[in-house]
Amino acid sequence: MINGRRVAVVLPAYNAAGTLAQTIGQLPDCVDLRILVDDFSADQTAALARELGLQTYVHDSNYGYGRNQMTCYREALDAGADIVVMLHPDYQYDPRLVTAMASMVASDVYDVVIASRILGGTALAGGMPRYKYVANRALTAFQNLVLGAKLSEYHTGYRAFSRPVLETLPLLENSRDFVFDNQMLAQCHYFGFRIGEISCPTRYFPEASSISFRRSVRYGFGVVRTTCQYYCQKHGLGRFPIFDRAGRKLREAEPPVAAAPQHTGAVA
Ligand SMILES: Nc1nc2c(ncn2[C@@H]2O[C@H](COP(=O)(O)OP(=O)(O)O)[C@@H](O)[C@H]2O)c(=O)[nH]1
Ligand SMILES: [Mg+2]
Repeated sequence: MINGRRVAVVLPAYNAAGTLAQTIGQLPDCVDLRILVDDFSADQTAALARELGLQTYVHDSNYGYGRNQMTCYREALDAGADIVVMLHPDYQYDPRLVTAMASMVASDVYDVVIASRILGGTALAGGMPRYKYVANRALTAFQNLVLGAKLSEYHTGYRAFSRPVLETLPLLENSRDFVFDNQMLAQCHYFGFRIGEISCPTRYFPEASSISFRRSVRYGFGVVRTTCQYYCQKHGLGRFPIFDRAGRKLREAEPPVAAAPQHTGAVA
């Protein structure tokens, strides 16, 4: 609890058994709700999550990273969260920064806070592959130019959102894949939410990074497409569901492509 706001941490997980305990072990005391959604992992992620006392939900198929986040945010809202922090369970980001991020939202100064690996200047030293670093910088420059924003990066997997953000964005219109993250930040900017940043060290080791070069390239093209859609929507050259205020939101309906997640016993 911070400033009377209930804080949830959501963990979109896929084969995270090797790093989950370490990640959870460093969560600060201000966290009221710990929610993990397992996207049909092949390892013991879900069993371990229950053992660690997390509210655990399991998808009945591998629906993808974006779809996983949809479930995460919906469960957090249903559980009464006021502030939701998304943290990868792969121990890539420092869980101890949850307090700082959630506080920036709880203060009512920001609606969204991202933990930037670029701001601290240690991304490469932390092991980020050079091609990812260069792509990150180039895509960020392009996106800042088009959106008229000044973020240090759009690609971090460590973010905090206020409840109204999650209730307002038409998140069910987003991709089920990794570009979900980028669409979400573009939406936050489009709908006028205030985005703040803090710096965050990053760790790259085999278990913390599984995305192949090919998937990274696909993600990059997805970012360019999202940015072009933003431009067209903003200048009346096209209309896209992800930027439609009346688009499908988390709490209105289930995403049509996926069956409802199998709730395999949320641990109270
Ligand atoms: N739901 C889901 N999550 C995935 C999948 N593949 C990777 N992830 C998760 O997405 C996050 C980012 O992937 P990761 O390999 O760490 O990417 P990187 O750190 O940017 O190289 C991690 O938390 C993974 O657990 C998948 O197929 N489905
Ligand atoms: Mg990672």
